[in-house]
Amino acid sequence: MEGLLNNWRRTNYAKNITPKLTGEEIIIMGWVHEIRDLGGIIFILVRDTTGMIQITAPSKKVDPKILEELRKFRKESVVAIKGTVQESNKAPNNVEIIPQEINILSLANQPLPMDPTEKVKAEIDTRLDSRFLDLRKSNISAIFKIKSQMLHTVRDFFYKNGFLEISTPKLVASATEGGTELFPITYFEKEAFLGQSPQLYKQIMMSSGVDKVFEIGQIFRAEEHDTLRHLNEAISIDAEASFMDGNDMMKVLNNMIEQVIIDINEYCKEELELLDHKLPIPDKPFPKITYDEAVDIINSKGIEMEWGEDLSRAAEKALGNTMDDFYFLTEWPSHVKPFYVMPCAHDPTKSHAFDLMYKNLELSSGATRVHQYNILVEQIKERDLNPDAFNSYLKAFEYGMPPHAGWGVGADRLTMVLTGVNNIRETVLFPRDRHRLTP
Ligand code: AMO
Repeated sequence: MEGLLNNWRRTNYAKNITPKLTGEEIIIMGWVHEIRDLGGIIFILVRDTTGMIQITAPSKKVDPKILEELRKFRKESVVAIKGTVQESNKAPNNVEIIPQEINILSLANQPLPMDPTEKVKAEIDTRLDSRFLDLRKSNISAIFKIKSQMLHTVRDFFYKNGFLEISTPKLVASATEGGTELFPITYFEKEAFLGQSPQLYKQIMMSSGVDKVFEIGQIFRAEEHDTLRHLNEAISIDAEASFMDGNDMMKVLNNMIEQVIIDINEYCKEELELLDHKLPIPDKPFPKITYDEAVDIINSKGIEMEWGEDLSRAAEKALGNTMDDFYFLTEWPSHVKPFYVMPCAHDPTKSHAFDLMYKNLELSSGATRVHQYNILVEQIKERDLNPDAFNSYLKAFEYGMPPHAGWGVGADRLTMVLTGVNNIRETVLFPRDRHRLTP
């Protein structure tokens, strides 16, 4: 049967083929990026995950059967080529391959739904409809290499700092985050929802004695709005730690972000270059401003804002223009934050909640939590929620719950900062937004 690997195996990636290998027989595998048939000579650029290599087939040197096979190539087909390496100052990387044997593994239909060679620019919707082709572009796959490195560093960071990795249910019975809507689902004879946040579970874990936990997982938000920074399914990096307060956890967050940026600069140099993005290591510690100070700054910039309101988009922009890249926004009014946030002892209208901002983008929310059962029940009631709906959560607060604090970082938003893209959809392989449920 045609198109099988049989005993063909790749010997080299494109990037590793250098003039030093001149004379060696190698096998490369990848996608046909470009075909130039000049009659007497055929040039083919083959692309793999590492880069490009040129196949050069002069009719004088190459068997006519091979030339015939090469002429069957279509753009973006998957091919394997056995050939000899030859130095060439005209080819990319000064090296080319003279083909000896060809194996067409998968022919691509033509025309392609979009051009993955960047010659014709496509709109984001066309690109997302054919995401597999879009990802063949090196500047697009670079975003996901950076995201992968970020997640790797984050996991490493947590492990080194004694956090236990947990996985909590995404099929849940109640809401956690006021403000955003839930996606209802049918759970046999009951109603259930897709989880908005692992919040309740990471807090329950604080009374389990394991001290520090983290989770990297999906969150589902039925947000109606269609913006460049909201998705209906996002990835949240959640952390929670006992015997710590919000200030301690802000330090943890600051250290984690710093480590991520250090590692991306070290391990993703090429990707940053492909994206033409510079990622300076931020000064430490990130500055902190209180909500009250933020309201003054925002008003001084001509954007009207009353104390107690959440930040409008215009307010976030006004604030972002005055602040450093990363900064913490602290002491939020209690009533704009969820029930699990600890109010300030000196003034309960204010709370121990904080956000981490990057310019005008909210990257993370966190807080010292309420760990006292009675206050928690009160706060649930104050928000017109029914404490009975939270019984299994509240139970964990009745039998020894230590003081604790935590935060959640939007992994996709963090990737926007790390890669410099301005649409969150760019940072997700298969984004889910108000209008998109496929692919
Ligand atoms: P919050 O609701 O602020 O807090 O979410 C935490 C972070 O998750 C990201 N995020 C989103 N990213 C993309 N699209 C969305 N629709 C979306 N919603 C949220 C943001 C946000 O800062 N339980 C708390 C966290 C905690 O206190 O530990 C929570 O979920 O970057």
